[in-house]
Amino acid sequence: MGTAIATCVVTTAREGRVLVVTIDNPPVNALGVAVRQGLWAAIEQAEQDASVDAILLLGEGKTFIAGADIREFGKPPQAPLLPDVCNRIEASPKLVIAALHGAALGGGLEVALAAHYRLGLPAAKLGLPEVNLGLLPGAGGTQRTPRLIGVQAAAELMLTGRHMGAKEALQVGLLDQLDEGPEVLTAGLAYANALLAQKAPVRRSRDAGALINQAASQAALKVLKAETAKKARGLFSPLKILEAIQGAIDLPFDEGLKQERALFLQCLDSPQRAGLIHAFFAEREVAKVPEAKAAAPRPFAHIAVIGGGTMGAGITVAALDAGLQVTMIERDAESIARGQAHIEKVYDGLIAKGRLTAQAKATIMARYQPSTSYDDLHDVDLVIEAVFEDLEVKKAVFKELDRVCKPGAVLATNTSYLDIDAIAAATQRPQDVVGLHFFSPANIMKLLEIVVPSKAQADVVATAFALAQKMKKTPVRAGVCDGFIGNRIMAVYRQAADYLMEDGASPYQIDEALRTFGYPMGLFQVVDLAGGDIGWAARKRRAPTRNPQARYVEISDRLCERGWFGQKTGRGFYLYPEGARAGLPDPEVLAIVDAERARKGITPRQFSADEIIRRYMAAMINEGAKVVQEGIALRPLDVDVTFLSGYGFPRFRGGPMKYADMVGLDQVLADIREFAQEDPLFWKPAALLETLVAQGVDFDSLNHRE
Ligand code: 3H9
Repeated sequence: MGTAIATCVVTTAREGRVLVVTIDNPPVNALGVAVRQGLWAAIEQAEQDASVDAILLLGEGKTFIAGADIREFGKPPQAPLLPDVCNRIEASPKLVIAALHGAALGGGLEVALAAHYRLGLPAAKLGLPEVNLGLLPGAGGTQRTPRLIGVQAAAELMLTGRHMGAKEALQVGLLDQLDEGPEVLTAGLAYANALLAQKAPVRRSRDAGALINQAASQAALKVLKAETAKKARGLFSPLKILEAIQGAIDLPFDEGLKQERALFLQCLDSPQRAGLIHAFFAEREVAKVPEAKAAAPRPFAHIAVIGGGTMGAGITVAALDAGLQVTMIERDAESIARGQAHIEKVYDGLIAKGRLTAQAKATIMARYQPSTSYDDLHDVDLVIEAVFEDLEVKKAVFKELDRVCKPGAVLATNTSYLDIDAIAAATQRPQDVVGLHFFSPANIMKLLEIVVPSKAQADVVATAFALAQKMKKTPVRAGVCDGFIGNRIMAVYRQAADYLMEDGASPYQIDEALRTFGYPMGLFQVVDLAGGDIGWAARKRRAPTRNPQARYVEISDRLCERGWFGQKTGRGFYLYPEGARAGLPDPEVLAIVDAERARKGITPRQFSADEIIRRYMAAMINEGAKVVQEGIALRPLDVDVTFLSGYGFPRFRGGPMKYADMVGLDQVLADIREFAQEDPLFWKPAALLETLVAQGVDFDSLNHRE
């Protein structure tokens, strides 16, 4: 290669008549200000050099460019701005070719779309995922993409944020050429030289003709607008994306770009952007825990699952899907057959939907062994116990595991409430015991609480995090307490909802307020879905230790006493007539609520949706603060991720602790103090919340301590 000049993150090198411009900004070549400056300088260099006829853009490492540097959002913008860089690339009189070998996402794809020709290797992934961050493609993506591939395909890419593979991108016209590789530089140079040899013209996406049929484009957009208005559920940026595409149809290119910029800035300023970007980084931070940094995981290839109920079967499917070998243990032939049937039902469902072949199922099931004998576990690397939620039953299982498992095997329990220190103490090897709290259905739900008992060794915790990664779960580290992070906090906001109900709000009004806030389902709908008997059992278990001074609402117990456990029994808080999944309000439930109020001498009062949310969130945030204060959660962001990935918390609000920061902690504390006038025991402010307010800092300040 010829002489090289470099800014640190963008290097240029001459290769014959081609100037190779390499972006090298690990980990993902994000388009921070230095990269933008480097690209600008490289284009300038090529234009000033008469011996350069073509410019080849490529990325070092695993990606082409993963997009704008998300860490820069919210800070003052620095020139050159990305839209200007893209325009500069597109305007170049020299042929510009982008060669994509990995992710070309967001601003990364927009850079590629500004090039005159695009080559992809098989592993290239193209996408405009800005919507997931509350944004829209703001560097020409909303204008160039529809001109290249039409309104329908462009909007689908922008509204779903999905990654498109190289083959499909070639088919739809985002790529011009596919090369088997494996070397992106070699492939890119070959393509650039071939284009030069053919005297291929400079060809600008701004001039591409996929919008030529105005009437068809308008009609497609009209349908998309109607569909999106129905589906967007309070989200801001999908509607803005469509507005920008409307501009692509109606306006000259440069005007469309101006409008795109204005809409992008509106999105950038929205609290939804702040919430979604917090969620993006928080989901990556959760895996950074002291134990995973300090110790290497133990190897695990063969695991065992104890229990073939819904949870055990779901965990087994998750493990099989992750490529692991799984032995499932049940107590007798009938139970193990039922366990296997649960597993097969999942795969047969996928076959019925055309998402799996019978052959693929057979290959997966070849890694599954059923057994009724613990002696078959002498060789397994890791065991996950998922039997009945009872301390004595679980202790007995762990005694058996201690007897049969090889030294160094990791012994995990899937308990959702119980004291894991007590479970560990049932063995001679408490250092090998950890909690792995999956959420149902375990093969689908992302959240995995990794519960660390006091004696667990660092490498056991590191193994749990490695398992989560292998299973593509979102792991959150939690300490031992009743309910860990998620269920402990949920028990408290559930109480707040019960108080609201007894004091005057109907369950339907509460659910409606929660859906408007952004939850896919209201709390009482979720109770009906999960089964009211689950919470009932927990309440009965806690009854002996309940503070007799504490307020206790018995409405749910009245429902459970009637056998109204929710969807599975046809009625709970809602009525589920034959076959219906969405419940109907039930006048008899309202009568029970009224009777309970009367029994306690409560005169019902009106609650606005705003007050319902203020109380619900204040309870959640206050308990979240206590969980952080006690070290049950490492940081506020761990609470956020727990609720985002396991409890349906609206992602665009960033999680309960981020939401609290956005509302203002002083406001949240003022609410709690106001509510405490009615019930000082329940509404006792967390000391941490009081301290942060006194210091004038937010929860996020605790996320960045090393
Ligand atoms: C945009 O482009 C706007 C434009 O339209 C308009 C502008 C005017 N910036 O996910 P990983 C970090 S919006 C900064 O674990 P993987 C990430 O935090 C952007 N940092 O790896 C992590 O850091 P750490 C549109 C970023 O292999 C590390 O890189 N683009 C960015 O599983 C590794 O990430 C997107 O939304 C970024 N853009 O997945 C794409 N991206 O190691 C976002 C990543 O300190 N990115 N980091 O924890 C992704 O989807 C995935 O990161 C990717 C790699 C698929 C690329």
